Amino acid sequence: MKAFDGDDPYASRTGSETAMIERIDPVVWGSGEGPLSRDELEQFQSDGFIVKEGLFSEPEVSKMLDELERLPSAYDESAEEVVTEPDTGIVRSIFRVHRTSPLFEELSKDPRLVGTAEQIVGSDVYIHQSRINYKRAFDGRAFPWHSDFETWHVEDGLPRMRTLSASVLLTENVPVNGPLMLIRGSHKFYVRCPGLTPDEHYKESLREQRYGVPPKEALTQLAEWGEVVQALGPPGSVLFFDCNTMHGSTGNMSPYARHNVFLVFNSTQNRLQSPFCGLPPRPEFLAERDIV
Ligand code: 6CS
Ligand code: FE
Repeated sequence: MKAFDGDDPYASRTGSETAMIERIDPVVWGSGEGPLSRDELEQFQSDGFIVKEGLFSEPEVSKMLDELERLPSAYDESAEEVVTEPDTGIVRSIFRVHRTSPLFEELSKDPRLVGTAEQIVGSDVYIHQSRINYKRAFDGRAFPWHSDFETWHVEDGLPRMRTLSASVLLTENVPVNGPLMLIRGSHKFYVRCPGLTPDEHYKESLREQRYGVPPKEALTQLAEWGEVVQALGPPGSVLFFDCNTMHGSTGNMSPYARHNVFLVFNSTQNRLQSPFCGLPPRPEFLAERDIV
């Protein structure tokens, strides 16, 4: 455990006071053409996310679902990429699927995703992280509120907010099966979180995050300025969201599975540095350091 501050504008988990500051980076870096219309780009800019329905066809989705069901058996028990729920041992996430599955590798290069990512960050992009989040019927567990950027900055050395996630919905995301909840407009503020990052925090945080969790007061304030919304849609929809948009989700006690695959696109102008917490970087299955 180590405190590290210096003059990092996005310092967090430094052991000092928590705070909320204004974002210093643009949200939309590009002004060029791309798959999103002017209005959609403006919506992304002001909300911090956008849902695009019908981006992937039914046959494409069903191939991806088959792959999602096949993948857990392709790893042996000690594989770090496979994250299981602490209580039930059920698979919660598989990371780095763009390297291990040809189908998801293809998805990571799909112009429907890459074109939108490039349009938003205004440069070429590469995959910073990829994962499947399984949320099984009845047994899927929650993800508490967080900003991805906070973790990626502190633990991976992602310098600036020039990164976004594309979540491809592989089952219908409905209000009752634990869809992603986002706070509209929260991406414009950065919450410095309490505590100090423990060594090898990821081993615990991927199951249950306890550091990088914003104080309830900050979440209440953000929700007062914005609004908590659910990202809903039929299979084949894609949720694009800014790396700093506050989000989380509840467990899934419904009889309907909620499975999504995430690709995180980072600008090639925003390469990883040393982690801002001063600890060694997390393994590459969580944060790619080599651009391919
Ligand atoms: O630590 C990470 O990188 C991951 N954890 C969360 C809760 N969201 C983003 C990311 O997949
Ligand atoms: Fe997240």
